[in-house]
Amino acid sequence: MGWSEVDEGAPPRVVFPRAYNAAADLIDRAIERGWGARTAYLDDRGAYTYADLAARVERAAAAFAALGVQPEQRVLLAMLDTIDFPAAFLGAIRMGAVAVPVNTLLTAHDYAGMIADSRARVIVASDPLREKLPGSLPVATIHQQATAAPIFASTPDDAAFWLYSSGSTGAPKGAVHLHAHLMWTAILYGREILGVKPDDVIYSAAKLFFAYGLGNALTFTLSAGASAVLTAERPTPAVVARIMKTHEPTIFCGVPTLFAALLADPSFQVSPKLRVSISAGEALPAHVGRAWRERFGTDILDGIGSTEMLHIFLSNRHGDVKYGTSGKPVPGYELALRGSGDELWVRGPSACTSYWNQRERSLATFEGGWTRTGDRYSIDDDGYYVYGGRADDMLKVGGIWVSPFEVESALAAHAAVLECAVVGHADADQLIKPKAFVVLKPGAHVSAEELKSFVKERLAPYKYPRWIDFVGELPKTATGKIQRFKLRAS
Ligand code: 3UK
Repeated sequence: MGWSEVDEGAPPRVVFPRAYNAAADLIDRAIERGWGARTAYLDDRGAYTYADLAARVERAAAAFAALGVQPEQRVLLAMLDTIDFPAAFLGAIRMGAVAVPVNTLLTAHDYAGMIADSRARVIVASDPLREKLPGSLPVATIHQQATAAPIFASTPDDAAFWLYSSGSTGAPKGAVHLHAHLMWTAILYGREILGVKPDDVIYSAAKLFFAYGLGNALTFTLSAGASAVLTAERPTPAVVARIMKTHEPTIFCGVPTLFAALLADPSFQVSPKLRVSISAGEALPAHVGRAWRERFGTDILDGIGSTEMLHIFLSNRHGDVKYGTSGKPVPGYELALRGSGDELWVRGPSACTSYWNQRERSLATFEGGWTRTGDRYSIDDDGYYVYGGRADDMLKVGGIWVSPFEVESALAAHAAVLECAVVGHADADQLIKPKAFVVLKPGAHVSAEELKSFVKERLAPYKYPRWIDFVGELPKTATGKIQRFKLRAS
């Protein structure tokens, strides 16, 4: 079942057998290698060995089979970070289903769209999320006694899981990932760049439903025989501080907004065993990286990844960090700057095959093995890649996509709003947050606070505009198009 390495060269050359199941590889291989008694996970309730995890994965697989799930059908996971997430994710993949983990911060409306698009046969939801999900689908209970389900004889090229990603317009699109993709990211980035070792304890503040968190706390952890800390709680500075103290992680994975918030707390302490941190989701401001290095004596490796590529393909590395840059290409990935010479494209073995049922959007993004990132980059004199912003209007807020058009539609639904425009605006830490320019209807009145609450009630709360400027009119071209560049500059 397992993959093998052709030689020790760089980039690593890996061969997958024709019969390959990613869940069986991650779990059964760990047991075969004698890791059964090692700790795989520590969650809010307790610790679980690799043997415990293996039993839970088998039970989840059997439960899906008992519910009538067939290979290739989708199982939607709306799950907080507990041991149940890896059990359900790997259990679905093990019996041939396609796992579809979704963002836990979304609205019932967002979930309805993903359920319809994926045609999920079963939904697994953590209790606190149940009310945002429909009740008409079977409810999966993981039975203690469910009879075992066979390992599905997938190929490395079978779909194993999808990850939904937002675009500037239209519903989120499901990036289709294959069985081989998890291990590719574990080898190319997890092993070669991050260097995860069996005695590492990984704490990823980015949750498992993000490609970033899934790599950190599931793929890299399990393929190395390491341990990961999971918590169902939101990664506030207080929660991070507690985990640093109680679990003493050796590797910490965060997003720039969180690193900035942690630095803003003078009493915050890192784990005494911390050896390195990684940052992704949006560019790490140089001053945040340097302040962290100065205060805690360890580096933050900034690297850029995407849902489409599954994990990081361009990164800083141990002993070679240049703050204010995304570092250099991860061996195994090829990068190209196209268009007017600043649009980043990437090619590598973990790229999704397409967006499910989205021909036009797939054609606009994937070309002959290459993936368009939508990011602008330049290369400095020392060969480090410097982020130059998005080629589209999308915003990264705390590492999560926000479409300015979606926020504009929510604002425009308020009775007092005539028209509005939303752009990215840098906060005190040089991190981008949504800012709205609003024109009110004649004689109408509404406070900025009321408009913020209005948006928070309608969209996932992290999307609300942090600043609202009431203006008499919006700058427009002769053809009536809003001149966003003028608003960004104001
Ligand atoms: C932006 C960055 C500058 C960039 C992700 C690590 O973020 C991840 O995936 P998403 O699909 O977003 C991808 C987009 O986010 N971005 C991410 N990292 C950086 N910009 N510097 C960075 N270090 O616009 C990119 O196209 O949400 C991150 C691992 C897996 C992931 N999916």
